Amino acid sequence: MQSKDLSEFHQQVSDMFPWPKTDEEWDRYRLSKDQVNFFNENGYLPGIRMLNEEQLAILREELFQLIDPARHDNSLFYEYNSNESTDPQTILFHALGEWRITRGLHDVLWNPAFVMAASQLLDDKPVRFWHDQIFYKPPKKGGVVAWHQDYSYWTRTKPVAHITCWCPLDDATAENGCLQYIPASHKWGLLPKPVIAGDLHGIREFLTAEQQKQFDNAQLVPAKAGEAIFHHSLALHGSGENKSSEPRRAFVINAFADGVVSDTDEPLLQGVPPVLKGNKMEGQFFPLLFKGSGQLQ
Ligand SMILES: O=C(O)CCC(=O)C(=O)O
Repeated sequence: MQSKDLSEFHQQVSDMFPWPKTDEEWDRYRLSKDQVNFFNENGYLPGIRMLNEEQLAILREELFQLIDPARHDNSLFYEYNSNESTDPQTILFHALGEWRITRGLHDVLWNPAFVMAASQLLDDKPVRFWHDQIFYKPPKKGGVVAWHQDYSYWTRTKPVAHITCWCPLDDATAENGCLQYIPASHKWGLLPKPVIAGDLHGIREFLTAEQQKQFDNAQLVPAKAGEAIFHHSLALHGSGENKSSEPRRAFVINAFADGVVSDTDEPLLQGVPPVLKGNKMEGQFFPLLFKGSGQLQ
C-alpha cells in the first residue's frame, strides 16, 4: 500500500515539537552571539540540542523501519540506497526524502530548535526546506562519507545560501564515524565534488598544498544523540568508518534562505516536477519553514 505523501502538509502533523507562542519562548532556542561568531569563523557549530529522549525514541523507531525496505513503501524517497559504499567491505545506507513518509521525520522540519538556529546562521533570513537525508552506518562495517562540500552537489540551485543540520540518533564518536571538519574551509570557495561514499580522501587531489596542510588541523567533532551540528554548505567535512559494535544513525535537514532559485530546467530531485531555471524554489516540495528569527510567528 502506498503511504500518504506528507509533503502535502506544510505544518506539523503531530504535536511532537510544540511551537513557541511568545518572544520569550522563542528566546529559549536563540543562539548566542558567540555561537553565531563561531559558525561564521569556522563554518560549523556543534552542540545544538534538537531532541529530547522521547523524540529520540520516536525517530529511532521510524528510522529502524525506513532502513528496512521490506517494512515500508519506499516509492516516495527521492533516493534510496541500501548500500552506497564503493568499498565492498563496508556498508553505508543513504536515502533522501524521509519527510514524505514518517510523521516524526516530517515534523522535525518544524522543530523550533532547528528553524531558529538555521535562520540565525543564514543572516536572520526566512528558512526554506531543500531536502533531508538519512545516513546509517551499521555496526563493525559502517562505511565512510568522503570529505566534501555539500554545495558541490547542489550547484543546480543558486546562490550559495544553504545550511545543513546534521543530527545523530546515537552518540557519535571517533570510533563509530562522527563528523570531521576543516575549520574555516567554507572560505575556500567551491571545490569539485567527490564520490560521496567513495575514497575518504578523494578530494585531496584537487587541493592546493596550503589546503592539504590544513588537514593537520582537521577536527573530529563527537556529538551526543539528539544534539545537532550545523554547517555551512561550503564547509569541508567527512566521516570515517563505524568500527564499533553499535549502529551510528543520523538524519540531516538541508535548507536555504528563502529566495534561492533553480539553475536548471531538469527535475531538482528525483520524481519532483522541475522548477524552471531562474524561478524561485517553492511549492509542495520546498516549503517555507520559518519567516525568520527577527519575525517570530
Ligand atoms: O552522516 C555522515 O557521516 C555524513 C553526513 C554529511 O556529510 C552531511 O550531512 O553533509
